[in-house]
Amino acid sequence: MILTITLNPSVDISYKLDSLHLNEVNRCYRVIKTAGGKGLNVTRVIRLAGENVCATGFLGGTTGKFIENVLNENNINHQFISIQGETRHCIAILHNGKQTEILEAGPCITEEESSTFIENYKIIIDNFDVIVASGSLPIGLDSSFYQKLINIANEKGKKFILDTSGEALAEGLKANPYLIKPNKDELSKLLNTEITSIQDAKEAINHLKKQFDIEYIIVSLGEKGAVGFHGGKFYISTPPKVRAVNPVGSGDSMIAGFAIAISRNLDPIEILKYGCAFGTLNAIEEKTGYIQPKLINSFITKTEVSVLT
Ligand code: TA6
Repeated sequence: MILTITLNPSVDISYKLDSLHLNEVNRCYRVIKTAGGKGLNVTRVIRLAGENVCATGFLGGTTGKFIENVLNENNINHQFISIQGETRHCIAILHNGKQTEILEAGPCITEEESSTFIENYKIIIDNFDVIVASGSLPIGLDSSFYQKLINIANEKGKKFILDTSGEALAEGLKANPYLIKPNKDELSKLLNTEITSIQDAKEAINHLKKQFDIEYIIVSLGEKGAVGFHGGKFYISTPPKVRAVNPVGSGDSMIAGFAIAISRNLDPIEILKYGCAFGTLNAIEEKTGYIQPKLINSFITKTEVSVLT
């Protein structure tokens, strides 16, 4: 069973415009509202693939209630901690073939709410074998919060997948999560180096390997696939050729693929295949964090993973 953690969830609002005119009134007739935030995108994709999953994190206010209702309507188990603050909105404006995102910072989590989460996490974690934490940290949680969660998971022999960026990633690495999947921009910022090629990705992974003991390090290269490291070997994952419609949420779907394969105890090649295939399944959809279940098997079959010499 998989537990997903979304500490800063969001009601994602996607506005589709033919074109965006700044400093003018732009009327929009195509609006999609979803229970978002990276962890909830991961959750939705895991559920779509037919796997059991439970979502946790913080929810508050009317936006928090909206998310709770959406999870209930989609039969997704959840155990969120209620907070005084209001869960945020994140806006994605699709215009002129581009995507402009406005991400609210979100509510401030109190010391008491943070402690309540940790206490609840320590209890429920025993029911799961794979833990997935995705997305930014809300105001009020220090940058080592994921580190705390990973240490608790490691002490209990649970596999912890961490997908975040910036200081939260830098601090989380210190607890040696089971799998990380930064994209090349996130890793470039973390290591203060340019990552444009497969060789650059390999060197960046080597740098991380020297400092941390992480089972799977994967660097996603967007439509080019991903470079992965596991068990002393480098791999290149290549997805089937598709017409990408909306890449937003593909990283979240990739994480969902990894979590499902790890939860099923598949071998490393299959784990890397699932991640790459799921990321590509999302990219062909207009909706963020969505895949078509009936395409899963064919995309996995068409995804290639080979050892990089
Ligand atoms: O990648 C898209 C997305 O997951 C949106 O759903 C939106 O909620 C945003 O990212 C949240 O990102 P953050 O890093 O703030 O958790």
